[in-house]
Amino acid sequence: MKYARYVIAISVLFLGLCSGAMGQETKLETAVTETKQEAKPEAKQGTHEGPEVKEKRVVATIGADGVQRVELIGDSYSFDPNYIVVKVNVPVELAVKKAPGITPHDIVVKAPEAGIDFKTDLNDKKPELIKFTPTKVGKYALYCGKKLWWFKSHRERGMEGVIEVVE
Ligand SMILES: [Cu+2]
Repeated sequence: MKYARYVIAISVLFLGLCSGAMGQETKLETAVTETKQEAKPEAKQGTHEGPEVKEKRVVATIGADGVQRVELIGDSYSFDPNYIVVKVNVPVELAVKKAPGITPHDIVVKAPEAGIDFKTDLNDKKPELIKFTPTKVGKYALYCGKKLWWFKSHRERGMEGVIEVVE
């Protein structure tokens, strides 16, 4: 009876494998359904302005010192807010913080023609203060410039937004 334990253990394992194999079909079906569901937002994301990225619009508030300020949080994989409205020719201070987590994020705007040109790494301890003065009315893309190996860039995953400069 010394081996009784092992016999039982092996039987249990065997049964487990069998039921596992039987369960496989159901699992596969579920997986297929999930892929189908995911396929939709992915297709939209390619446009970079699909409706799947919910717009969170904020108009900068102008302080008594004449500086317009906005607070921003970079999360995986979004900015909140992701649509910022600022006035032209008025200095801006963006306070950008990263939500806690190990994934690194930054914030990039490359619109030197409008006086907005920065790329700043974010940290979750204290907000980065980004200062600029927009000089040209228009809409400019802001995004996270991070990309890990062969994975989609953070921007492709929805970590992007707009700075709109108005009169
Ligand atoms: Cu990012």
